[in-house]
Amino acid sequence: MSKLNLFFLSFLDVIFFVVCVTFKILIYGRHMETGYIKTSSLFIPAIAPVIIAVSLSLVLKVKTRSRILYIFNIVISSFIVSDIIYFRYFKDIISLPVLISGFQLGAVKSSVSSLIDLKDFLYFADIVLIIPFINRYVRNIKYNFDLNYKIPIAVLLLFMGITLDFKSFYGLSKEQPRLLSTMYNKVYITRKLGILNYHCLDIYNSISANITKLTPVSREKLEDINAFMDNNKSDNKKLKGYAKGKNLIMIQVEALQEFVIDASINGQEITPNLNRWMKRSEYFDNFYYQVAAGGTSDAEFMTNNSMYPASAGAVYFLYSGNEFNAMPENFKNNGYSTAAFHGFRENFWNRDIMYKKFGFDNFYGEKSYKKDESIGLGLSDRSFLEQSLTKLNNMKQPYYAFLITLTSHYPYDAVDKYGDFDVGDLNGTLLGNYLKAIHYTDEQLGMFLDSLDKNGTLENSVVMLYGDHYAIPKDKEQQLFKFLDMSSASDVDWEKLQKVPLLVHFPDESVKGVNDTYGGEMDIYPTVCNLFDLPGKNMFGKDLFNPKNQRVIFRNGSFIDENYYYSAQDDVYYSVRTRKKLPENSSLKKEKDSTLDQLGYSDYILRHDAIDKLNK
Ligand code: GP9
Ligand code: MN
Repeated sequence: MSKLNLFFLSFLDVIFFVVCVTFKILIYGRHMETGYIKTSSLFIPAIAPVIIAVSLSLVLKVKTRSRILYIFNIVISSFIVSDIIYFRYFKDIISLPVLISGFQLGAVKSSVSSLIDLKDFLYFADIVLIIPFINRYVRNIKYNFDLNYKIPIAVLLLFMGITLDFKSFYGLSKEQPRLLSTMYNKVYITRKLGILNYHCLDIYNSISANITKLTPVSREKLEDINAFMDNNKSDNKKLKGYAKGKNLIMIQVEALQEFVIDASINGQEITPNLNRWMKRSEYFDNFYYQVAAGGTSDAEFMTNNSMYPASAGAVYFLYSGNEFNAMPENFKNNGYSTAAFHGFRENFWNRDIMYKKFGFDNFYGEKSYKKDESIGLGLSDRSFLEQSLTKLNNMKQPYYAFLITLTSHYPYDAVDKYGDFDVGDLNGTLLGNYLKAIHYTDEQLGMFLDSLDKNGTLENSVVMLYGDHYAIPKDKEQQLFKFLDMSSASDVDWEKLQKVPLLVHFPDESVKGVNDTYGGEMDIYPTVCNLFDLPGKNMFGKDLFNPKNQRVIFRNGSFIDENYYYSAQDDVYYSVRTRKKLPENSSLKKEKDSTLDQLGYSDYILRHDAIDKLNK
């Protein structure tokens, strides 16, 4: 056999590793979302890190080399399959901080298992069916190249891989300054650099973020943030102190998405009770969820702090040692008693730790409730809300009570327990199951609010009710568009569906009607401070009754207002009115930079635990 053939045969494990792993990285994007990953533009960023990996393995003995490449292939394939499953629900890519907080989510097994598609495991086909035989063959070739040959080839490949990769990273850093360091949009990074480069960058950034925590806070940065905060306050004071001294009952409803409000199916209202209470309240119909990897906990964090979620992972895990200027502590400092209520495990999402940090006097978790009825993840909304009525009535007034519902949780599979609500041919679909679940929760919320009305609680209480995040994930968008009769739906249409209802009910119902101010969960705390005349400081959101602008900023760098939608995933601007793409101009660029500044300020405060260093 010729030396050349022998050469190739003795490196068959390396060749197969490069081909199989590069192929997997290239087809990965197709599983995320059509249009997100363009295979052609991804070839170089996909193969470059693979070449770097194999170059380092060339100097090893054949047996060690083939074993290491085999393990490396398993690790990469496991990351790819986990990323695909995670993307289906969160529309994002797993990061190290998510893995740290992700293990806590084991409790929602039904959510994760419903996202798994068996085809995903084809990514392991080579590992099971081909590579073991290749490795055995290579090890039996009794021909070992000495290091004089291997080292120059290894150095050449290493140089080639690093050069190619540097070109990809440098190109993206020029196109999207700050993206590589902040990773505010992980999908875009993956689209441009491939999943392997993304995870390497994520590991590097996670380590450097932990090192940054140890560095002293920059005086200049604090001054920039203070300047932003000062400028962020509105001069108008409509309804200032309107609810001073009243109770505040805040209800965060699991997966209550705005499209169900005032909607019907087969002639039945989906949420008859919320529709009724909405007409007795100020109803915000352009109110967006702004959660990221922290899911429900992000919603709670924003509502109670008006700070953005973590750029990766969940604040409730990554920054549980930080100090906060949270709403409960603010109310407590002004004579209120405070409590949080949630019929699920106290340590889920690290709530038992975080609620203390926020200043809640009490947290009534699962152990504080009689577990007399379980639906889906845990205590049913009916039982939770019924038992919470008694707890509320025993609270010293005035009080701030924060309640979080649970039953209408993805994948809404307890359909036999939601009661009979005919969803017609949507029966058995995710959307149909969701409509049943949210109809059930609406019924319990109606019972709860009617009871508060009857027992006189609403005479001196404000009720704020909103949804924590979406219910229907993007991979089911066609089901939703069809239900809403939106045939030619655009990216803007999908974005405009990412709303949750916010209703604010006042004791005398003198403030009521539809309010089209664009806002989000970041704006609840400033709105409460104005209504209850509380000292509000270090908040990134706006008072919804005195908005300085109509902008809603999302964790991935996107933003929307009454005129424009910027999709950071695609780096594209749209006109909200015409749904058409728009070229970037100086004012849009300014908005985009301001968005990244604000996200960066919020991250800086979290990373340096600097909330108490502001205003000094
Ligand atoms: C669990 C519940 C669900 O306590 O809040 O959290 P989510 O999975 O929606 O983030
Ligand atoms: Mn939730």
